Amino acid sequence: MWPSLKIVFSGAKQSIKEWRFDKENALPISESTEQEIVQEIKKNGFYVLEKYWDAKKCDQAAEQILHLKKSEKQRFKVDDQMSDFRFFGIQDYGHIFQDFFSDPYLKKIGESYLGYKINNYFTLANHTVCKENNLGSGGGWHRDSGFTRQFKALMYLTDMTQKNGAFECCERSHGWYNSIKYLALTKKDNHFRFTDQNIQSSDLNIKKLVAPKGSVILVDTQCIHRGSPILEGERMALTNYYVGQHRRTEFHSYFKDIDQSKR
Ligand SMILES: O=C(O)CCC(=O)C(=O)O
Ligand SMILES: [Fe+2]
Repeated sequence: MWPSLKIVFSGAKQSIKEWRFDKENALPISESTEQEIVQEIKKNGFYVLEKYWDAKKCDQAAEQILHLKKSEKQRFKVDDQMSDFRFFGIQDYGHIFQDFFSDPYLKKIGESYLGYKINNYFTLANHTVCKENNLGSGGGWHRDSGFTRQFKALMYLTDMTQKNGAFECCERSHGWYNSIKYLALTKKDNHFRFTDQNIQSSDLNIKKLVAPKGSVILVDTQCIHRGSPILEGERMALTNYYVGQHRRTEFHSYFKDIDQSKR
């Protein structure tokens, strides 16, 4: 069933506002590889930067996450299946995490893609393990943002195969036109989320981003995406969230249940 016209209109209004802002504030795109990456994200919605960190650095970060799972157990949010363990704001818990959080190159690509200045907001570390009926990281197919762009950088800290929860993205599903086009596939009670069945039966082209540890996925999470359900093994990853400097902070809800004393 099509959602109400009210949703379509308010989405279109938001998109026009963003388009106007972009026109007034566009930054010049510089170097050529950067430009290629940005063009790919514009076209397909994502780009995989292979082996951005070496394996040793990834193993160190993974080890520290496992350690924090014991020493800072209360800071981890866990899903109902006990499969996805999430630590929001890990950048304050070690140099290695701070290093990813404040990486200037990733941020620069984000700014070139979005066309405006962004702030690093926080880094999420997550550990996903194989449990019965697990939905994968992020809880199934969804968009992070309905009608505006949302840039994220996700680094795999484990080697990713077809089976251990790689990021999946519906190619070219971002942009206001596609947001409206695929609104009919969303769940009745949540216009950001999709059933598996609706995605499978659509014309969307699903890409599973299998890559070695250290690879970074640069993605506009306005695309329809999910971490694929884990069939075997485990996955560890870091994800950087950014927010436009012209926007008020939009992610308060991520922190609302968390002890803020260490931030
Ligand atoms: O970690 C992933 O693979 C995706 C997670 C996600 O989509 C989210 O947290 O919004
Ligand atoms: Fe997401």
